[in-house]
Amino acid sequence: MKLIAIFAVLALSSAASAGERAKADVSCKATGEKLVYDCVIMLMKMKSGDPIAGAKIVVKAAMPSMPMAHNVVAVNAKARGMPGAYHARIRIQMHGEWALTMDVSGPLRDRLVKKLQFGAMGAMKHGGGKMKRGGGAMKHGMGKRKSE
Ligand SMILES: [Cu+2]
Repeated sequence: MKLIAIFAVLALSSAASAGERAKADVSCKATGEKLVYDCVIMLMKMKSGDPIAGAKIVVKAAMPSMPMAHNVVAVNAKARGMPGAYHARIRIQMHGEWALTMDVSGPLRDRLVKKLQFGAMGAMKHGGGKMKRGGGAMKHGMGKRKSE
């Protein structure tokens, strides 16, 4: 009990001393290439919403529902267009829900996580999920693949 209380206090004070926080709007568009998306990240100050220019953002994609199942290489987002706008090309490994972890450094440091749904239908499930159309091309890992 005591330990927990102390930890909570420490966590609180370290967040307070970390200074300004960031937030981001992320939108990703399919490219012509399968499973490759162009993502635009609008990086802003949490409180004021002012754009944050000159930041370095490392973007790492993972599937929350399948920890360790995918190993996607982190990419650097590049400043492009208006201040606070960054561009990253993400290559995912299957459709479904992915979380983009953005490690921000430069004018401020923060780590932001955004969950995004990739793919035409929002209905694709991991593991055992039934799929309505088109057979089991989306199954994970060790799955046997029937060759035809
Ligand atoms: Cu997956």
